[in-house]
Amino acid sequence: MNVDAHDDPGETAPRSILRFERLLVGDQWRRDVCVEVGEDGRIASLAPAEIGAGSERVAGWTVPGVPNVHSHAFQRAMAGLAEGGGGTDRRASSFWRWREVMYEFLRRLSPDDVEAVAAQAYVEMLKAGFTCVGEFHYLHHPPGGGTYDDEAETSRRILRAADTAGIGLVHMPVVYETGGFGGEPLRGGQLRFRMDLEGVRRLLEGLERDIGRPGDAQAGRRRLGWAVHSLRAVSRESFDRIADFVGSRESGLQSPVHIHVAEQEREVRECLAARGARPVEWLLDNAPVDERWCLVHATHVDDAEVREIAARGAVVGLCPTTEANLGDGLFPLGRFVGCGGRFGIGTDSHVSRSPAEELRVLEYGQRLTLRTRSVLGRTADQEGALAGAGGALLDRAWQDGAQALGWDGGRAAAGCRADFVVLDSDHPALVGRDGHAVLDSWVFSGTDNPVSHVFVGGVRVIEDGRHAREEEVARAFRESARRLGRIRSPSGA
Ligand code: NGQ
Ligand code: ZN
Repeated sequence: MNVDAHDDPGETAPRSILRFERLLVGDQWRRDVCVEVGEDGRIASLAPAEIGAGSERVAGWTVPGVPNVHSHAFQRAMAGLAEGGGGTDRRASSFWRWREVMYEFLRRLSPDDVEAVAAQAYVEMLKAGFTCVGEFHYLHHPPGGGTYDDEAETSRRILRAADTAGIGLVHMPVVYETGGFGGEPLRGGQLRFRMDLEGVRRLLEGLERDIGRPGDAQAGRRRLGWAVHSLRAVSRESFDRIADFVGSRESGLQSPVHIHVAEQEREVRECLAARGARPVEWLLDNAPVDERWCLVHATHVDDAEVREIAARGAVVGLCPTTEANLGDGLFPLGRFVGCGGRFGIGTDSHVSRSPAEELRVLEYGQRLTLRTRSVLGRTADQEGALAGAGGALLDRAWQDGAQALGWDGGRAAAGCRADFVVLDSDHPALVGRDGHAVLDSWVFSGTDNPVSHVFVGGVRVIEDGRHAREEEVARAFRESARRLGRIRSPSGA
């Protein structure tokens, strides 16, 4: 299977011309730049303003769209539903209790709900500046674990939600076979997740037809990828087969491979007991981890693991607001980046849908523990748009996030996708700013959203802060959320 069939950089004639007042190119703000967008939604060329003399100029500070590397879209409707309990009883408010609430929530979630909730999450992401999303999709079956008439029912709902929103999508069906390192059978809510390697291959083959043909203007907006839920969700034998498959680069497999790993300390202890190694250590020893891989969370890593992830060129998918919400712990970002490590950001459980908020929480976690200020900003040499902490964080989220999704984006350059976010230069957060202060102020000036326009593949999907279908999407979401919000939390969670 070649999931990269659509990646022939555009020989086609420009479909449209976008003219930007200011565009971030590399680490410089350039004035009055025209972007020629091909039929395939990619940047055909960056040209001087004369080329687009007749076209309307988009005012503001334009930057690349941010890739969201990790999403479970359905969890958007349960944000805030698992905050009960707590206090001194650590078990009552643990990650594992949160997971029980999530399983309970899944008992009522229908395919219509999946689509409605995902569309709402995707519209919100676009409005905040994400232009593509990696959907780590493990909700394959109806409650109780049967099979839908169409095996790919829930996947198709995700594709439709992404179409409704107009967001770029990397859909990654997930392998999920066991309920723990001991090979425990799936139970309760987990019955909806059952999927083996062959099942994922079948799903991907079926979906390949749906994601569009080369030349189809939408084709480049959808891609497919692979995921394994976690080391605890597959047996050793299954994992070896998956690793062999991925390692064989069968049919030129270049798609991303994502896995949750080392998020909770309990998982580290269980992995040590079951496999004689820490989770990331075990993964690196037993899988051909390379630039195609995204290690989601990787919270609990020692120095050797940090160095080795960086050396392999894999991306760590950090989900700062979810990791904070779930009390996971802090990834050693400074050490990792010091070794040349790459990271993208994801919104995971969707307690936030904003790139600025994810990056702010990420940076603040580091500052609070290290008792320092910018961990990434190049404070010694304050030049260029990326020289401050906000720009340095965004730069990684753009470039490494694009790598993690196999997405030709994160840069304003010929051949890349024409995914752009325009920041309103008159917004109170940004007015009077210039140079690196623009990006620093986007990330560090609070929660007001200065995003005015968003383009995906050259198509304007957010205009003056609004999405053309946001009311219709919100209406469907409200219907689902009203019903789903009445779940009874398992006591204490
Ligand atoms: C998930 N979420 O698959 O949605 C997981 C929880 C698990 C996060 N880890 C379930 N944030 O890890 O088993
Ligand atoms: Zn996740």
